[in-house]
Amino acid sequence: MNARNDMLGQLRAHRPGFTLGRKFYTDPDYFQLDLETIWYREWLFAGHDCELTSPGSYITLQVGDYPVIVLRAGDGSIKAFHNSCRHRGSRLCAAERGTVAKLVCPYHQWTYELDGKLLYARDMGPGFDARQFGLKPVHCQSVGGYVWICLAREAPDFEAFRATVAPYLAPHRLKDAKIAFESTIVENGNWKLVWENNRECYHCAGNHPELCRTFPEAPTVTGVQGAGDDPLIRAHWDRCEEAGLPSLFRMSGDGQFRATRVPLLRNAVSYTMSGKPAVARPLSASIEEDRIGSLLLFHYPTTWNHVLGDHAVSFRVTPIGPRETAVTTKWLVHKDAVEGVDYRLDELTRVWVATNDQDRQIVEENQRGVASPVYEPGPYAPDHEGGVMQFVEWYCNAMERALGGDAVPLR
Ligand code: 3BY
Ligand code: FES
Ligand code: FE
Repeated sequence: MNARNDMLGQLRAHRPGFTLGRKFYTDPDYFQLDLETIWYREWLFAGHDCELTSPGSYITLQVGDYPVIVLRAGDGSIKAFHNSCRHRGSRLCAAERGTVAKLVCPYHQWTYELDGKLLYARDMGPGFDARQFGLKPVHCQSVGGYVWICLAREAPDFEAFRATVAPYLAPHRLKDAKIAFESTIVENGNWKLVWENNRECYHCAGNHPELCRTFPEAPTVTGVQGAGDDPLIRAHWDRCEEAGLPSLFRMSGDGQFRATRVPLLRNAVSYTMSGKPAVARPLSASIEEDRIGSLLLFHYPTTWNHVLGDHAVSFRVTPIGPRETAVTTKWLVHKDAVEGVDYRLDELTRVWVATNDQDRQIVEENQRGVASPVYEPGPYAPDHEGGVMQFVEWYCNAMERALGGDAVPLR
């Protein structure tokens, strides 16, 4: 049986409320199907507008087999291209970030304009038509300071996401931020285990002493049921909405993304050990309310986010192999905040550096356990793990929809 039919059978046999079968976390063919069905088709978070400060600033990323470059073009717009030269295919930019006047291939110096046009190719003969060899574009959008790419030939709708999250993000002015610190860790676990771990706080009390000083364990905070009748969250929403900050729980119909603003514990305003701000200069001078808690935003399959008053933390998931995933974390502060004056890096990053490492260990132990031939799907805790069930449901639906149709996955 081919992998596709095998996976379809497994998806149809999946018992709601239970974890996925072993192959979803271990099998190279299943991993390839994840790439082709989800990662090569959906909108993916790539980085932040503020990382691309001037024309020629670029960042690169690797999604499965696709190297991609995202850059600020000469007209100030943000564009994305396949990071593969149209001559013999070499990767154009190897660095993770940089600034260039033009994109010059290191192999034979074919030179491209920042809009992807081929400007120069030495000694290609009289019949050579440079117009046929521009860089291949990748769909690219930006909203609220977050840049998104999509590798599909035809990208799915982006506007519903934009319409929902733009008002939540706008007051925070993340386009006027800078990256104070960034880290990439590699977790020896399948990308879905990284997400399953992120979507619950059932594990928080036992694993995250630093985070638990400020972040509530309540499923109404991390899960997807909304506030229910939780009076603390309702009061928080009222106060924040009154201050002009969209805050109510909103999730897309297909469950791919969610935005909500949640209170932190004991009037904390930041993810520090004390709960006090890590950055003296707030992200946005126009937000007058102090106790705004954290704006939580997730978008499957690439990102979860916390936006606070004094800083924001973004997380990007990159699948590397069936048992290997990179997690890139970026700490954003106001662009004029000065390290050593307005903030100390160790104080700003301590809680999430520790939390990420704790989550890495959890995911790696989870991976080792599910790889055992005796592993069989286990039941999720209904109250605490609603968010995990929702992620798994989104994944199963997305895969089944794509694999069940007669279309071969788009490349
Ligand atoms: O980063 C997060 O949003 C999740 C929520 C609970 C566990 N983890 C910290
Ligand atoms: Fe890029 Fe030859 S492969 S110039
Ligand atoms: Fe965790």
